[in-house]
Amino acid sequence: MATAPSIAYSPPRRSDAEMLDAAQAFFDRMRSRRTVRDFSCDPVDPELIRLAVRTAGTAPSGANQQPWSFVAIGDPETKRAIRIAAEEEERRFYEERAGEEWLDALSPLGTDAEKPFLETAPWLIAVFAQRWGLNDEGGRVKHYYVPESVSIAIGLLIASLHSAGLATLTHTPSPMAFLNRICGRPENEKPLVLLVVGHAAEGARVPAISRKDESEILFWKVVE
Ligand code: IYR
Repeated sequence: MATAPSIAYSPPRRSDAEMLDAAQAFFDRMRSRRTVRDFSCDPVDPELIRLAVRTAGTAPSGANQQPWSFVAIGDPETKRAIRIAAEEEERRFYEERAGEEWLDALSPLGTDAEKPFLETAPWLIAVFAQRWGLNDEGGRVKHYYVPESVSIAIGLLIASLHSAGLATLTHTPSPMAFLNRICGRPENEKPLVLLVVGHAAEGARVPAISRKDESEILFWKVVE
């Protein structure tokens, strides 16, 4: 193997019992997460947003190119502009583009084209994937495994916010090109997700849906 510069990495080794406790505690925390659509307008400390984005930025990425940008939107005017643009796309989606099969799949969620949470929630985080990078001369630099890398980062973003006690909604109005215009991001960046962040409203309700059982998602190949 070619010799790239390296540094020592020696994370403390834990006992099996400690590891199981840590994994169980993390699972218990994460399984309590629910996607929320009913947000309180209570403010949220921007430090929590900063830490969550820094956490997202620890994700592994193709060739360590870290092909992500995050725009944290807290001002009412920008939130309003996003709501207006998103609802316009969503109306087209629900009335024309989705089709019967997709609408059937969505019916347990009870969603529609109205997106008041885009204004109610204190923060929106627009996540952009850098489809290509730019070198010092402005030339294109190829990026690898971009959707995979940014999706992992989004998972960490959601885990951080949830572990802090905040509610999130992974919102994906499609197409989302309006986010480039409103957030002032360049054309090499493709919006992947608009994460809505805040506290759940008092009395908030979530769909009565469940997660798949372990037996449906985990398949072992081990020595019998
Ligand atoms: N973007 C639309 C529709 C939507 C699509 C899927 I797939 C969902 O899991 C949820 C909603 C909306 O936000 O209403």
